[in-house]
Amino acid sequence: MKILLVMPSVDNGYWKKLGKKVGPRSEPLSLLYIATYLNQNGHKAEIVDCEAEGISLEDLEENIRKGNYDCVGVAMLTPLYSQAVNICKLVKKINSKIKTIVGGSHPTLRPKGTVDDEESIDVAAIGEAELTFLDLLDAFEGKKELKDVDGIVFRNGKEVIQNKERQKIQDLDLLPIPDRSLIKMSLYRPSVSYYRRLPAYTIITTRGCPYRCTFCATAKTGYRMHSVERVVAEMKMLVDDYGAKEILIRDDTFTLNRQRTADLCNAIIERGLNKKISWDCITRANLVDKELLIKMKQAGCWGMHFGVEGGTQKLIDGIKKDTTLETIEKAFRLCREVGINTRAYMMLGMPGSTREDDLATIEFAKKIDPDWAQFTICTPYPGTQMYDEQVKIGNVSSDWDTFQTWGGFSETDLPWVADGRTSDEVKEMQRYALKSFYFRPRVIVRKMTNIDNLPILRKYVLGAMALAAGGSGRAPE
Ligand code: B12
Ligand code: SF4
Repeated sequence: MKILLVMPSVDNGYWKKLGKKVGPRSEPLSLLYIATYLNQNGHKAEIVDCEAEGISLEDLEENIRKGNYDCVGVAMLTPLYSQAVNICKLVKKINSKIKTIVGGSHPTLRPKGTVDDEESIDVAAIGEAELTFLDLLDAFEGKKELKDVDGIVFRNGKEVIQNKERQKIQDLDLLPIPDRSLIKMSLYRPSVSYYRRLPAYTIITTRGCPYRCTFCATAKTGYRMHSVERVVAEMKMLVDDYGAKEILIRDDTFTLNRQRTADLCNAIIERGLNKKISWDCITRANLVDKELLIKMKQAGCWGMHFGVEGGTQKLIDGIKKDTTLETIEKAFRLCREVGINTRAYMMLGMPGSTREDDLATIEFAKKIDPDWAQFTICTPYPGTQMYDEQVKIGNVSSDWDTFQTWGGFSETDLPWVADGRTSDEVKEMQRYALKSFYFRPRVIVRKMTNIDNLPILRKYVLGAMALAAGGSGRAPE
């Protein structure tokens, strides 16, 4: 069958303005995994990335009219909800026989509601969808019944039916390496502060996370790994075929399996890949030690990102981060000793937090002294424990487009605020946090001494402009 997979454009708030210049244009790995698998199994899947390619709904309409597709799949993260729905409506307007399938975090965490709410959606895929999509195509071709396709919600006349859950793929290596020739690789680059050298491309080496953080859409989803051999092959392909100088490993908890991390580092060193690329990764503070960090550095790791979230033990216990401030401080200290750059992900406006708690979070970020700190606004995404708890209290919006963690730079109210806080105050707090962290003399001097080429200077200027554009720089009253 002929399939079009679409990544909608992020067309709201911060992303529409400065985010376009400084924000990421990341390869749509989700769609690449699915398309590659379908193509390997005899179908013809194509990808359109509206965001990266700058494709409007009108352009897309022309594309779909010409393409003669049997079905269109649309990626749906929560803040992309309206954009994804608009695309499904467009498809049905062009030809009601074309099947529309949505997948990604939003339908995964809110499967039945997603199809119930919008009649232009025929099917929602729950969770990882390579096998599901292939089965679905069999059903569309009449080879099996929709009710026998695990992991979907589908419309059957007036009824919306949720099928049995699909078992997660245990051996991730069954999935082929995503075929990057399906997208225009030259369009992609990370956010300005996320790379040192371009081209910098993204890979995923594991899926899932066993931890239980209450705000997280991937909490308690198990953990599966691509083999070391397979990861090294993908890295080599990015170097050989696309000239990658940097690789962003975007697993949720890259170092969860210590032995496998060390094995991967050894394999990278043995193949000499560490001389061609540098890479960064995301993990938890309790999952690193000095010996491992030294090995990672030898293998080319230049950056480690940690979810710190809050700056008081009360805050991080409240979201079940299952770590301590001491462990976090130690992880940042060790990285500094070993010479690996660090990034701290901090959240403002958590449940039960006060203005003073947020100020403590900002101070803690300064204390652990990462090279980069990201301050986002705590947002209860559907399907998370936090969402369920806050919905009971009753103050969560269902305007999904506003579910962006960069709400401080948008014109709309936040979809949710903690008891006793206001949208304006939390938004101002985000702008204050960024300025207060970055516009410190020691940070400016450190960044300036790191500038060794013009593109780096350019990206720092863009980043500083993005920061300067928002707010007074004073802590909200
Ligand atoms: C890399 C990444 C990004 C990148 C690229 C995102 C992208 N557009 O591809 C960047 C940095 C741009 C990004 C931005 C944001 N992200 Co992000 N991101 C991730 C991350 C770390 C990995 C995603 C990935 O590539 N996974 C690998 C692929 C293979 O897995 P997958 O994406 O889950 O896809 C599978 C299934 O979901 C499904 N599927 C996915 N899409 C589709 C589409 C169809 C049609 C079908 C049938 C199936 C399907 O099948 C896929 C293959 O099995 C995830 C965390 C995670 N572990 O998934 C967060 C995550 C997806 N991001 C999240 C969020 C909140 C955001 C932001 C909204 C943050 C913000 N700024 O406010 C923005 C949204 C902007 C945007 N355009 O997407 C949340 C989503 C929560 C939600 N309810 O939507 C996640 C889950 C993080 C988390 N743990 O909470 N993100
Ligand atoms: S925030 Fe990180 S550690 Fe916590 S559940 Fe999500 S991915 Fe796992």
